[in-house]
Amino acid sequence: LQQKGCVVWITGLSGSGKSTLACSIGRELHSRGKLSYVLDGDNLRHGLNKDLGFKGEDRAENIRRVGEVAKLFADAGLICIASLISPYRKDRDACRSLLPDASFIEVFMNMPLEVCEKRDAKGLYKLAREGKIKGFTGIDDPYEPPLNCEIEIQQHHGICPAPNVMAGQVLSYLEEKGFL
Ligand code: GGZ
Repeated sequence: LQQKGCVVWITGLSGSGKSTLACSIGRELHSRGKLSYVLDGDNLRHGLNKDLGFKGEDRAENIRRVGEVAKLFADAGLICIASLISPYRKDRDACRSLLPDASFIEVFMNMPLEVCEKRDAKGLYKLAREGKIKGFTGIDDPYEPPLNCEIEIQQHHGICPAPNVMAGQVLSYLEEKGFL
């Protein structure tokens, strides 16, 4: 019996832990012998999407392309994990509408801006605050949180869950819905 494919779409601010979660889910699925593939926004911007910037229409096109590719992987029976800021609700909803009901699983990394900004692994928030990067999500470009996501990842008592704990939350959901 072929594996039932789906798309796990991880949305959230820069520095919220999307890529870390995506890798952790991918590793866990691999160890269970399940085929999966990670589509990471930041990586794809070096190849498939290298012609795109961060204006609204560019982000929309970025997300549209990744949504279409994710759909292809899901059609092939894989669990496709997409991790993009995808800040606008309408762009995420357009990706959702490409897939059969229940096979688009939206995961919201609900981390406070202060936490993401404090991490600032690449120093981009600092540059955005200094006005050296314009239109940075959360600073001078909006992030629209999901209204009806399937999974929400949050801090508990001010502590971010460990990657394997976050991945466990997603894996349990996939199990429950019959994707594993
Ligand atoms: C947001 C930006 C920007 C602006 C560069 N706004 O955390 P990172 O650094 O490593 O990953 C972010 C990445 C965002 O790419 P996405 O394809 O996920 O974005 S979107 O879904 O909105 O199309 C960030 C970096 O690019 N970056 N400039 N202005 N993030």
